Amino acid sequence: MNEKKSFYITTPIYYPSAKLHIGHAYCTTIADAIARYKRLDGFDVFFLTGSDEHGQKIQRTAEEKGVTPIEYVDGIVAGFKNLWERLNISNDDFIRTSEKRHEKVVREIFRRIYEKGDIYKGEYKGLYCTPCESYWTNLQLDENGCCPDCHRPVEEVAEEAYFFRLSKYADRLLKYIDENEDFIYPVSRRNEMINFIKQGLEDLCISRTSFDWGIPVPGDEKHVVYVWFDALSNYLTPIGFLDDAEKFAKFWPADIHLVGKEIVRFHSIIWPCILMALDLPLPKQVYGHGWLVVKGDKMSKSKGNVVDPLLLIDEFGADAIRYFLLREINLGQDGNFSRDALISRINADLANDLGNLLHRTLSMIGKFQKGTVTEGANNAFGESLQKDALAAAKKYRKEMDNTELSDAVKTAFAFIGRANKYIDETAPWALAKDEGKKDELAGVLYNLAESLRIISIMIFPVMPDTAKKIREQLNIPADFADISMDEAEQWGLFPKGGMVNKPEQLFPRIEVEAEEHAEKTAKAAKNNKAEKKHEQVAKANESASQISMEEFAKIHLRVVKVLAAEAVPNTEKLLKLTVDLGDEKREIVSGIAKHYTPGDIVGKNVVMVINLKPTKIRGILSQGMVLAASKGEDLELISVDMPVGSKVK
Ligand code: ME8
Repeated sequence: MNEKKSFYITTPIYYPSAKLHIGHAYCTTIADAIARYKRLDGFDVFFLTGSDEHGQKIQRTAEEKGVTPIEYVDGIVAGFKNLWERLNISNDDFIRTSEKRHEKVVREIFRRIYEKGDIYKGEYKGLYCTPCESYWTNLQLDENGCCPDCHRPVEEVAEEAYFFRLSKYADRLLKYIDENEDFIYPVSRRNEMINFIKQGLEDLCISRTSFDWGIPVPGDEKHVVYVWFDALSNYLTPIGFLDDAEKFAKFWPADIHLVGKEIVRFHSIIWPCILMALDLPLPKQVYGHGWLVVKGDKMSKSKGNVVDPLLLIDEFGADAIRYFLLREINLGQDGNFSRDALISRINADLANDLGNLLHRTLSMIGKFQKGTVTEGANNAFGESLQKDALAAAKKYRKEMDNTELSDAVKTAFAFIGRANKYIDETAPWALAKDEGKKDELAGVLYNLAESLRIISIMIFPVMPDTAKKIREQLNIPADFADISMDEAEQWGLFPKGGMVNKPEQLFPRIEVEAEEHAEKTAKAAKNNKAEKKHEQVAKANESASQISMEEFAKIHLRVVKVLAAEAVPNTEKLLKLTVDLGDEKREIVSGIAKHYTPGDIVGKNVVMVINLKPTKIRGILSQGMVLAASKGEDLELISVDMPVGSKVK
């Protein structure tokens, strides 16, 4: 029987103590891209995420709010699920540690290891703050040696507790790490863990009697199972550990436990030892990813620097956020999150490179071939494009197989750039003018459609919605459940004779508000010194930034008449102008409201750049720009006494 290869990937289960931020979304997005890639590559994938709901902290917060712990976590977990849905996360299950199915697994694991003699009852000694009902370590105490929360004295107390014989497994674990180079990744974390284990492992306290929001210890129910023993067991629950031997054999051991760097220790030391005590094979890899930081600082509620992923998704869409997270940050390292960097990526890579490639290709197929893609003649440019496409797909697969997600995304986008260059190399608009070159033109347009088909597969794991939209516009099957990664490494699958659809914008350009820009310019103008310096620098740069006549000729300037003008609501500086170009009318948004009232400019003939790329400003599509002279705070439109439609050269 030709059984599908299986692949099991997990994210950590998240604490429902606070709202999830973009850092949590980062981890789940990485896992989702890997899962989607593996499905495309023919694997039967099980992708698990969930919530880690027990513990004293949750119990206390619920008490403070006057609700039961489960009522409290139910609301928060509903929020998690909503976020994952909005972010297009394709998890196959969502495990909650408060579920009965999980309780069953934890109690059974506890029972088995206890019977084996690797769990024993002992005494947990610690520094206890009675009012806060919390244990602290010496390192956690405040500068006066008191409770770091309420700053009252702590006392050393002992409590009956169960312990897991972690120490027993240290040597076996070291041997396993030594023999399995890829078990802990990246290498820096691996070395850290080896050093940690070599310093000696202490047995682990795995029960508490001071609260009851947890899973009762079998046979001794005043104890609840404590934190990591409960949480880590989640990975076994949904893949049939106790109830589906076939499924369990298929998915265990896990291929990747993807976790943040601070919890690599629990996954690569405690978890393997628990598994060894259960006589189960160890996971193939624990991958510790870096943190998403804001201006160098880890995001946290107390620092007030958390970024809400839902707001970002509302503003920019899930695919843009996914793209940014996966492209901008190297998996094992920390990466900076900034709104400016996000907007730059959207504008440069998504709206410009990818959006334009699709738009230009479909427009030309529409214009030159009535929307039909046919087989044409190939030439050296086409052959080189084809070679590059297949090389890119191969490289991309290798990088994805090695979990080098950022590199893989860069490879896909390098090929997008390559295909844009192919348009410039072949100049289809010139071929279209020549009756004798129709076949060559058809070949160029075919190659572009074919490149976009391959691109749609490469970007699918990262931007699933966009990949689907591209295929819908190309009018080829868009259900990725039926598409295989192998199709990216084959040239010529685009159906010959197929009709494409009209292009629709994939990503609107995000305008860094024109008014913001105007404000900055005004500020700079006020600062005379700065302006003078700027002038000096400009002068020094003048020769370096000289442009040729050809370059200047790319700017199309024309005399246009302002037919109507009105203020853009809720802005101070923007006017919406309707202008007559002679052969058409257009709308543009201009940052001149501080200098002109609508009445001042209606009827004026002004100079406009007419081939500026259209952009949306405050929801209005602005198709051009009127020219103005400015010095300091003064500004005047360039107005001429020439007929509408005159060229300015
Ligand atoms: O640790 N950047 O849960 P958790 C990147 N319940 N990743 C981040 C991040 C950031 N700024 N902030 C948090 C737990 N994370 C346990 C796990 S697993 C059996 C139990 C990541 O909600 C963090 O590194 O505190 C971790 O991997 C995950 O979010 C969950 O964190």
